[in-house]
Amino acid sequence: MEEDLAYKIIVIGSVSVGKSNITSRFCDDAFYPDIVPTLGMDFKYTSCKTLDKVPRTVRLQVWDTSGQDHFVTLTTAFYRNCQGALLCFDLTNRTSFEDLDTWYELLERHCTTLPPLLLVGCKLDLVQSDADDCGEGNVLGSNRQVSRSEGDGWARRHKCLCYLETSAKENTNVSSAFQQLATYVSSCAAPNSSSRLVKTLSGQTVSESNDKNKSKCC
Ligand SMILES: Nc1nc2c(ncn2[C@@H]2O[C@H](COP(=O)(O)OP(=O)(O)O)[C@@H](O)[C@H]2O)c(=O)[nH]1
Ligand SMILES: [Mg+2]
Repeated sequence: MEEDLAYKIIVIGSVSVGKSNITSRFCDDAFYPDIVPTLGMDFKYTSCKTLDKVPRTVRLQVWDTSGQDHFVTLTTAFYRNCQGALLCFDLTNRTSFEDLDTWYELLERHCTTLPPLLLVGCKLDLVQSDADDCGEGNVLGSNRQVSRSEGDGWARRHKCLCYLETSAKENTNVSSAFQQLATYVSSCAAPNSSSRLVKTLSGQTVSESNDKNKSKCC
């Protein structure tokens, strides 16, 4: 029975930026060219190896938004006790980058303590072929609407662990994003501060956790 300790990681960002696909790429090694079947899925369990010199295997509970990507629709249960967040935008969609400030405000509002954040620019495969990009990512090409230095700058200003550009389609940097976050989260949170799933009377599964050591993460 899946009721053991796991680190709760949430994946947030505006609609269609690629959240469900980086989640499914990481958890199931699958890519969905159309709509990801999120029906009824709130979170998935997976395990990953940390990037420590002596890698540890940690268990993650990865929460995707189940299609509720509009700012107001995510409930407090989604954010509650999260221990790390992947904040995503689409490299080919400037608005999704501008939306990051609102997602950040929502995190501040809903999380007692701001969790460790990793900024993810999604759909790298769509911008890599830009002729004028030279592979550096600092020139806006026909598809690229956010430069690498803008992503880096946002991540620095908001004290993210780092900024990574990923492609769920080509499986670029996806594991790395989750592993970097998991390595940090698991190195600063005591084991008993992990989310624990409990069954409510209605049979719904929700997470609860001991907040005692959470502030160490931030
Ligand atoms: N080319 C490309 N398309 C992607 C990538 N990730 C997602 N997409 C596409 O973008 C659309 C939205 O993706 P989805 O993961 O459902 O976004 P979400 O709404 O943020 O969960 C879908 O058509 C995906 O196939 C990627 O890495 N590369
Ligand atoms: Mg989705």
